[in-house]
Amino acid sequence: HHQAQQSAGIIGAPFSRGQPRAGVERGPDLIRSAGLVHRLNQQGCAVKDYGNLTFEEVAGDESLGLMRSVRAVGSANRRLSEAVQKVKRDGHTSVLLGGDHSLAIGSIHGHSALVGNLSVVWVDAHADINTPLTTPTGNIHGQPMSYLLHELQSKIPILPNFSWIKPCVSARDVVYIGLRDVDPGEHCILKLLGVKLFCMTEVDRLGVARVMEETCDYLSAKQKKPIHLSFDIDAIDPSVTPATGTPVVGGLTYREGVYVTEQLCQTGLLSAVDMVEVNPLRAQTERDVQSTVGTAVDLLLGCFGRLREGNHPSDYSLPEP
Ligand code: 4U7
Ligand code: MN
Ligand code: MN
Ligand code: MN
Repeated sequence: HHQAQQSAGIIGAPFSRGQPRAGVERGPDLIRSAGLVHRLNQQGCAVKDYGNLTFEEVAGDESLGLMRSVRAVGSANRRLSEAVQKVKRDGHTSVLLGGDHSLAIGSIHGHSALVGNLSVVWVDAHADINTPLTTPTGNIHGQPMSYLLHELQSKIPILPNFSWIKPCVSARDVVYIGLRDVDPGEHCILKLLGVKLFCMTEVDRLGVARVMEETCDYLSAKQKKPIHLSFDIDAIDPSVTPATGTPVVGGLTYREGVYVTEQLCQTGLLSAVDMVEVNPLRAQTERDVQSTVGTAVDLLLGCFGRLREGNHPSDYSLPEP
């Protein structure tokens, strides 16, 4: 476990139009205030913070049936895709701080535009694979995977500001972990495409160690593609991370979440990470916010080599008396 330390390129995306609840746009600054950059530096990880993206007001963004803020989501993700491409061009592991999970569209699109074929590990209570025609809510944060998968393109209608999106992920290169709230249309898609998934039933049956062993075996079976980790904080149980828009009981423990990040880091293939759906306005108390944000930071530290056994720099010299 001594592969070269990756550097982190951080992009903040204070964006919330993929869902209806205010507050998730505060995620990037909150996660930074919890000391993310300092703590990454402390563990020997170089960091470049690219700051927060700004998003244009989109005029005339009328609903299209159930679908809300389509144009705003399309244009924000186009911007994000460009930003991620820049971070990857500069040689960093991309870190997207959201913002809602609709941002995975631009994040994964931009990542793939630079590195080519990639694997996606989607850690979430939800599958976020509704199409605009299966969505029960019209919220695009419940749909990002549908726009990215080659196999679903015939099911996606033409949408304003979405025409730049090129499907770039194959269903066989996706692994889901933590699912426990999947809509009927989503379940049908997952079965039809034969997507590899470890829902909470599998986590209960196998334990997180076997889940990660099987995840890494599955992803490295063919050829070793760069990994995109898209981590929705609502994958973790709401007793630990309550400050999120769509909490679902029965989630991953803090320890299971951290284990997922440790194991993905040790593959040496982690090339981009999203940390999304932290919403301080959904918490009852300040303590709830701290617990949610603190967990998000610890998951990110795990992605960049933090081990619970401890770490020390390779040039550490033991003091002599
Ligand atoms: B999140 C939902 F219907 N499936 O499509 C939908 F239950 O990014 C929820 O994972 C989506 O938080 C949750 O709106 C999106 C709903
Ligand atoms: Mn979710
Ligand atoms: Mn999600
Ligand atoms: Mn959510």
